[in-house]
Amino acid sequence: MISQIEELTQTEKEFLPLLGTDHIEFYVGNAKQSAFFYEKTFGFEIVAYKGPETGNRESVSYMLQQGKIRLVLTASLNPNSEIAKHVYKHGDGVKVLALWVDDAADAYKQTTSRGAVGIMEPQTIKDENGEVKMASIKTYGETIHTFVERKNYSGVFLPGFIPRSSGAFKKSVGLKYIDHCVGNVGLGEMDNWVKFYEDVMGFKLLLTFDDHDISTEYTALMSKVVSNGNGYIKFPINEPADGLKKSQIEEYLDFYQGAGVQHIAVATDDIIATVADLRSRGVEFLYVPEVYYDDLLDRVGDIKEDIEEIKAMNILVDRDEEGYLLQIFTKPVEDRPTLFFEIIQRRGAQSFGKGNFKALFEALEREQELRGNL
Ligand code: TYF
Ligand code: FE
Repeated sequence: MISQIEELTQTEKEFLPLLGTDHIEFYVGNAKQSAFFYEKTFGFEIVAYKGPETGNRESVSYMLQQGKIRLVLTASLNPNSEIAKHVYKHGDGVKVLALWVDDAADAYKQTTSRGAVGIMEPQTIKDENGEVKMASIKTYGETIHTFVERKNYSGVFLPGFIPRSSGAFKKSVGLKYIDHCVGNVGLGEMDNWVKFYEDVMGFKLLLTFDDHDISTEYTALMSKVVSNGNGYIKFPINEPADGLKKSQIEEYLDFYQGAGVQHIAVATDDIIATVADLRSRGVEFLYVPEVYYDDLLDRVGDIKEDIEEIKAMNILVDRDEEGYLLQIFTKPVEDRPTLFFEIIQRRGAQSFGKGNFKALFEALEREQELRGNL
């Protein structure tokens, strides 16, 4: 029997409980080559596939895994498909931030009844390994959230996918889970999207960075971080702010032709080893000048890592009330200066590296300058 108090907490329960990030799907021009790239350079392993050989004549998808992270790389086989149009307009980029739920139909009902725009009504897909329920809603730009309910499924990924290996996978670089995914939105749109995550998804505003927190001599941006109830999902949202030169956010919006995912932060528990491995595989990172390390100990105090190794790997460190974090940013991984990755190791700190913003944004500005965008 449910007591009155339990009943109350049940009605006050989150209306959109999220179990974590299910996967991130990219639309790309050539999924086969992208899969090779993410396996060889980033240490993901190709584990599942769908395409013409599995009866899928419109598109091909590779699913790659590392730790709890699943990436899906999808390319079109048809020049008139939504996938082809997406790639034509945006270049390769993130289409789907998929969220793992217990009840996809309810997630769709709860969010659309609060104003979310539906993209795909709840549907059930089946194969011999069981069934998966999925539904999608729109978020910023042409990006969508897909709710994935997989409690009655035991297959390798989703119905329609078959197990597949490249036969050449060597080893992971130690990436464990998605820490956060950041969106860039147009001027004046940040607060609307924060409100969307609050009202429609039940997220809470965690942090606000205004243009004074995030500015260099030349450029500025604003950022607000929203998070779901259990804190597993964190979505910072950036918008450009006035500066003397074009900000990295404006450059992104120009090249991506609108709002979209700017960076995906992936967690490791040994950032020095992970970054050393990524560097040896050819991953390019933003360069922060050596002077950054001159006052590092004064800024962050004692840390477990060897400062010389941190410096050799060009890793950034920041401290907050709860601990510290180590982070580093790749250069864009697409032809256009759009999507990049962040590698992050948290040692207590739950923040985002505010103390590194200036050095980081100056590094980004130097890259922008090389592209003639300032
Ligand atoms: O996710 C964050 O907030 C940090 C810092 O354009 C950051 O990784 C913020 C904005 C940006 C690049 C990095
Ligand atoms: Fe980040």
